[in-house]
Amino acid sequence: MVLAESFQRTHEQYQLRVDDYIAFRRDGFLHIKGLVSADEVAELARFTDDMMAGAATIPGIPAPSDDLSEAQRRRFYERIHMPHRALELAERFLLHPRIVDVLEALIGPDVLALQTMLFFKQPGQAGQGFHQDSYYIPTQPDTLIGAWLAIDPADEENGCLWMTPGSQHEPIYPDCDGATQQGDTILSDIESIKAASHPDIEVNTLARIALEYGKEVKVEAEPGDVIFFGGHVFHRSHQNDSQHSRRAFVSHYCNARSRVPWNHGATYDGEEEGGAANYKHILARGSTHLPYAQPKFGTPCAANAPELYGPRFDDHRVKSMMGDDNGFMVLVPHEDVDHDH
Ligand SMILES: O=C(O)CCC(=O)C(=O)O
Repeated sequence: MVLAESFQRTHEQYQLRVDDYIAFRRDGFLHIKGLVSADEVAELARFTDDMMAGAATIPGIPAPSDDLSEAQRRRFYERIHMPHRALELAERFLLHPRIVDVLEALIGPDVLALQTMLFFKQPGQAGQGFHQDSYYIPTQPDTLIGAWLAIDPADEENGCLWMTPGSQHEPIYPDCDGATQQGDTILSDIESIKAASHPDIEVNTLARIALEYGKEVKVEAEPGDVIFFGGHVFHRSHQNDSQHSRRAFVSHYCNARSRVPWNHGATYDGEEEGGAANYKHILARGSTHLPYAQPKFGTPCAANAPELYGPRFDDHRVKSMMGDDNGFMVLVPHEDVDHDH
C-alpha cells in the first residue's frame, strides 16, 4: 500500500443544492455540468488515446497486437472493467473529491467506492440496452449509485445516456435465464425478465416494462459533466452512429453502511458462509462500522486521510445530510434523544 504524502484538499468543495437532491429523488438521476475540470478530463482522454495507439496499457488488460491497423486499434477496446485496481489514474477518478462531494449528499454521508468502467465507444461500437445497475451490483440495503463522467461530448448521434425518469421506484427485476442471481424475488408478482442490457428491445424483455413509461430523456453531456443515477432507474444508450468518439468513465458506489456481497464476480473471503466483500472496496468518505479497503495507489480518501475526508464530528452521534437555510445539503449530527420505548 502506498500512502499519499500530503493530505491537503486539492479541489474546491462542491456543495449540492437541496433542489438538486430533490431532482435526483424525483427523476432517478442528476446531471451536474462541469463537475470535473477540463484539464483533468483531458488527462483521461490522452491516456485512452495512447491506449488505442498502442502506446499505453493497463496491467492485466490485453493490448492490441502490432499487426493491427490504426483503425483496428481504435476499435480494439470497448469497455474495461475495474481499472482502478490496476491504474493510479482510474483510482484518482473513482475517488475524485468533487464526485464524492455529490455522492455524500445523495447517498451518504458515508460512501464506499465499488467499481470503475472505462467506455471507449468509438464510431460503430455498440450501446447498452435497457438495464438496472443494481441487477449487476447488489448492495443491502440497496444504496447503489453510478457516476458517469463524460470524457468526450456525448449526444444523441454518438450514443449518450437515456434515462427513464420515475423508474427508480421500480423493483430490481430478476432474470429468468440465470444471467445473475440478483433481483427482487421475495414478492411473488414481480415478473422475471430476459436479456437485460441487450440493445434489441425485442430480445431484452425489460424494455417492455421500461417503454410503458412513455417517457425517456436523453442526457447529452460535455466533457467534465457527471451524470449520477440510482441503481434501480431504467437506462440505456445506443450505438455510436457518428464519426466521433464517445468515451466515458463510470464508477459505482454505495452507502458505506450497506453490505456488499459482490466483488465483480471474483471470489472473496467468507463468500461461501454468506459473508460480504466490503473489505475489498474503498472507503471514499465518512466512516463505517463495516470493513473497507485502502486505495491501492494512495489516492487521498476517508480510508487513508480520515482527518480530511473521514468523520467530521468527534463523537458517535448519528449524522445525516440535511438542507440548510441557504438551500445547500450539509452534514448535521442528530441530537441525542432519550428513547422510552
Ligand atoms: O455509457 C454507456 O453507453 C452505458 C453506460 C451504462 O449504462 C452504465 O454504466 O450503467
